[in-house]
Amino acid sequence: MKKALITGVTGQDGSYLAEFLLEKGYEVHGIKRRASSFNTQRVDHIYQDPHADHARFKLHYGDLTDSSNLTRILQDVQPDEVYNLGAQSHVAVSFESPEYTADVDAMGTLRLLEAIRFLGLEKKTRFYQASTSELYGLVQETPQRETTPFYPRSPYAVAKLYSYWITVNYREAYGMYACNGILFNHESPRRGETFVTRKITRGLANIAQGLEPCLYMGNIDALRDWGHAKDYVRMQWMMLQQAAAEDFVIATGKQYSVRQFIAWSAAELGIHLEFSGSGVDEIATVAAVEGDKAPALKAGDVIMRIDPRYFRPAEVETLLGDPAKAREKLGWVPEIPVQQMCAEMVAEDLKTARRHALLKEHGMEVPVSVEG
Ligand code: NDP
Ligand code: GDR
Repeated sequence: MKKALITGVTGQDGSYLAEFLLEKGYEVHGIKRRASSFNTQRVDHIYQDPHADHARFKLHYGDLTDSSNLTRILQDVQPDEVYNLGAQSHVAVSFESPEYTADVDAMGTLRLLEAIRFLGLEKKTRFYQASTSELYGLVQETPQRETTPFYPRSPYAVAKLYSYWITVNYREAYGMYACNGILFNHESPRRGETFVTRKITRGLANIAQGLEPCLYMGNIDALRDWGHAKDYVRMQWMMLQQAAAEDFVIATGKQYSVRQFIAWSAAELGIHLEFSGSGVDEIATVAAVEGDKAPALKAGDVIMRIDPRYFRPAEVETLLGDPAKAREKLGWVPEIPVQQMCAEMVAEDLKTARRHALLKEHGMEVPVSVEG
């Protein structure tokens, strides 16, 4: 039985990847952080009682800032594959906590690679690094492919640049099977609540149910190439099954604005929006409401405004990936189109919002606010 170790198993990608590898028959080990409250919601459904015979999903306490902990876990597990998905992954937050972001997102990768080498696992253990389209930042070529020069625009992206190159370096220096997936944005109903797509689907579902008055957004002109996380974790695994390690861009090759994603999400709720004004004065007003998903709204309500607090000190305005290499060499094509993904996210968030609205109707408190 193959063994995989996933850092960031409690995150969006980690949870889908754990499911995927369990289905493939792997024994899956994940690193979770100690927190003062439960942080395993995304993997609770695949939890297996460690006392049971043949449990194949095992969690270990750990942190990418702690080399001795990483070394011990690697020594215990002796994994065939390591997926380094753990990160302080929020670009805006990286401007607030640049040093911590560098420690986890850059040094964390080095700690893992060194631990593999130190334990003499460099010929056994294959290594996947969660690299990112944020490396392209201020884009030098469109669409972006494996050979496009990098120009990172945030402490997050600069830290990930280090991880990209240290992964390449360990491959070249020590012959390790180590590779980078340069993944463009990918989303799902499990996406963290403060990333733009989830902020929109969750916010609009709450507004439709009368739980929040308005969505406050940053730069809605930003253009992104959005895919579905389920499609992207499949590719993470495929990258470790090749004869030789190589780096791949994973993207859909299609690009839309944040404004377009707001309009799609609203339409899923039966809300037709009109955008007016420009810059910080832009607003979105309800033009019409159809169906029963948005009982709290009527024509004329303003449900989106710009709050410059969400502008970033340096912005990545546009990203568009070229997944040709992944298609040609690995036969990978994304299966879930962005609008279908948007519909799935809205449907899930609407379920929660309806439940919360019912609780509120019966005088209970419900948590709805989100920063992002
Ligand atoms: P999430 O933010 O959902 O998950 C990040 C994971 O990392 C969580 O499990 C988190 O734990 C864990 N983590 C954070 N800090 C540490 C630490 N100090 N030590 C150990 N674990 C830590 O990210 P995604 O699942 O969306 O992304 C997975 C990876 O892919 C990340 O590295 C991200 O930067 C990268 N990436 C993501 C893209 C995307 O569009 N989603 C695109 C390209 C790259 P906890 O649950 O406790 O917070
Ligand atoms: P990104 O994702 O920065 O691309 O990083 P995010 O969803 O946070 O932002 C996408 C774009 O939307 C704009 N935006 C807003 N973003 C947030 N979060 N909140 C807002 O209110 C808002 N308004 C507009 C942003 O300015 C940006 O242009 C994600 C993360 O998953 C990274 O870890 C990963 O590496 C990259 O995707 C690829």
